[in-house]
Amino acid sequence: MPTPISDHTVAWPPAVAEDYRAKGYWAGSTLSALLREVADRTPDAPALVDAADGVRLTHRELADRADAAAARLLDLGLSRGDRIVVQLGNGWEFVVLTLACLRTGIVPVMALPAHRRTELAYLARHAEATAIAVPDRMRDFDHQALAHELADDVQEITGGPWHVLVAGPDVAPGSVDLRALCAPGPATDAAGPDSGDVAVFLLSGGTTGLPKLIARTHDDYAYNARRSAEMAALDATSVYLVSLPAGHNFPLACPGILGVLLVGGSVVTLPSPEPVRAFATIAAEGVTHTAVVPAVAGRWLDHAAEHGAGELTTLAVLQVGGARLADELARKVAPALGCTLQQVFGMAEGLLNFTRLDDPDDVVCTTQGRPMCPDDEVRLVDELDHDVPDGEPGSLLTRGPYTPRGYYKAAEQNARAFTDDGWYRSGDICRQTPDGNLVVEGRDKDMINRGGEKISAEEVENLVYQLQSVAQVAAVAMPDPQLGERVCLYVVPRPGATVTLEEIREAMDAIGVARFKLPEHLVLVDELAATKVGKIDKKALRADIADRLSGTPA
Ligand code: J2J
Repeated sequence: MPTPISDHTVAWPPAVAEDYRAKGYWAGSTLSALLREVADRTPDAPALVDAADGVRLTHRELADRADAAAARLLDLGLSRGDRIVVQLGNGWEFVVLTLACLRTGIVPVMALPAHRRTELAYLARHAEATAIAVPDRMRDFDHQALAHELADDVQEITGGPWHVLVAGPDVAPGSVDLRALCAPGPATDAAGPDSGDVAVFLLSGGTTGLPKLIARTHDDYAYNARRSAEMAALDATSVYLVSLPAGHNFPLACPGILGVLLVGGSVVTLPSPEPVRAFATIAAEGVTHTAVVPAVAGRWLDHAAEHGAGELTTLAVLQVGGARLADELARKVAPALGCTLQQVFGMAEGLLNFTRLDDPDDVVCTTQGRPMCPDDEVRLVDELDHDVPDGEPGSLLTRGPYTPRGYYKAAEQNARAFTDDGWYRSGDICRQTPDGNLVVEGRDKDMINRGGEKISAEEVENLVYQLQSVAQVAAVAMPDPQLGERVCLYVVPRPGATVTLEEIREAMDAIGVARFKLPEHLVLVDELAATKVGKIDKKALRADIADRLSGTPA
C-alpha cells in the first residue's frame, strides 16, 4: 500500500487556510466538480480538438469520457489517493486521463515526454506510483518498453501492481489500452476527492540532485487556473492552443488547459510549437490564446518575418514565460504577430506574475508583471533575508493561497527552500519597479534554464561523476542566442585520462536521462576556481564561458 499523500505534505497553517477560504480563493469544490458544472451549462460547446489526430469533443463528451475513464481506472484496481506517472505527448488522451484522475482522486505525477529511465524510476519510486501512462512510441523512442522495464524498480518500493497504460496503436500484451480506457462508457458513481486533497503533482524546476514534487490541491489549483483565466481574459469563446509539454504548469493551468475549460472555452493540442504547423493550426482552429517560452517566441517571430503573420488573425494574446524574454524581442511581438503580449513569470511552486492586457507597452515589454492575487505576498531580500531597499535587486520570497508551504516528502530540502515561517525561496533575483512590476534580473539558484526547461546543475554533475575519467566537474549555464542558456561542463580529468564531450553525452544517454540535460559544451581545466569558503566558484565559471564565447578569453 502506498503511504497516504497527507503523511508527506506541508499544510498551510489553519488560520491562513481559513482566511483563504473566507476570501473565496479556495472555493471548496474539486476541479472535477467545477468542470462538470461547465459541461452541464454548455454541453454542446467545443471543448477539445486534437490537431494531430483529429479527435474533437464537446464539453459534455469530454466530461462523460473523463467519468467513463474514471470508472475504468477504478476497475483496474486504482483508487483515490493512488499515484500515476503521466508521461504523454500533447493529445486528447492526456486531457481525458488528467480529468479522470481529478474525478477519482488518483493523483497524476506530471512527467515530461523527454524523461527517461532515471527520471521516471525516481518519480515512480518517490511518489510510490502504481501506474504509468505513456505513448507507445514517440520520436523513435519505445516508451512502452521502458515503462515495463521499470516494474521491478517500482515494485521494490510499493510491493503492489504496476499498470502500464499505453496511448497508441501498438498496445503490447500486459499493457492497458489507454484509448479504450478513455472511450465513452458508463460513468463512475464513486465518491470523489475532497477539495483540500492533492489534485496533481508538478515537478520542481530543479536545483537539487533529483526533482522535487509539488503537491497542488484542488482548492489551490482551481484558483490558480480561474484567476489566470481572468488575467488572460479567457471566456467561453476562447480557443487555447497547447504546444508546450502539457504537463508543465504554464500550459496546464496558467490558465492553460484547465483555465480555458473552466470558463467553457476550448483547447487545441499540438505535439510541438514548430511554427509551420502551429501557425496553420492557429488559422484552422481560430486559436485566440496560447503560451510559449521566449525561445519559441523567437522562432515564431523569425517565421512571421519570412512568411508573414496572416495566419494569426484570430490570435489575441500570446503569453510568454518560463525564462527571461529579452526586451528587444518583447517589443517585436505585437507589431509582428498582431496580438497582445502577456509576460508571465511563474513557477510550478505557485506564485504567478502577469503583465496585464491593458498595461502600457513599456510595462509589457520591459517587466515580467506582478502577482495575480491580492494576497500573494512577495519579499525581495539580501543574503541575510533582510528586505532590500525599494528598487534594488533582491532574492524573491513568496507565500500565498496557491503557493504550498513545502515540497512533498522532502523535509531536508524544505528546510533550505522555505523559511521557518513558510516563505518559498524562489531563487530568482528580481527588482520591483515603482509601479509594482517585477523584473527578473538573474538568480541565486544552481540551475540552468535551457529555453524554459530547467536543469539542475547538481543532477548533471552527479551523472557525470559516474565516469571514471572525471576527477571534478561543474555544470554551468552558457549563454545561447536561441535558447537563452545551454549546459556547459567544466571538467578536471583524472591524471592521465582523456575526456570528450561525446563520451560524456553517450554515457549519460546510456544511463537514461532527458536529452535536454546533456551538456553541449566542454571545457577541460586543471583545476576549478574556488570561492573563499572552498566551494566551486560557479559565478567565475559562468563569466569565463561567456568570455570564451564572445572571443575574449579570460
Ligand atoms: C524569467 N524567468 C522566469 C520569466 C519563469 C508560467 C510561466 C512560467 C512557469 C515556469 C510557470 C520567467 N522570466 N517570465 O510555471 O505557470 C523562471 C524562474 C522561475 C522558474 C520556474 C508558469 N518565468 N522563470 O517556468 O517551475 O527562475 O515554471 O523560478 O518550470 O522559471 O520554473 P517552472
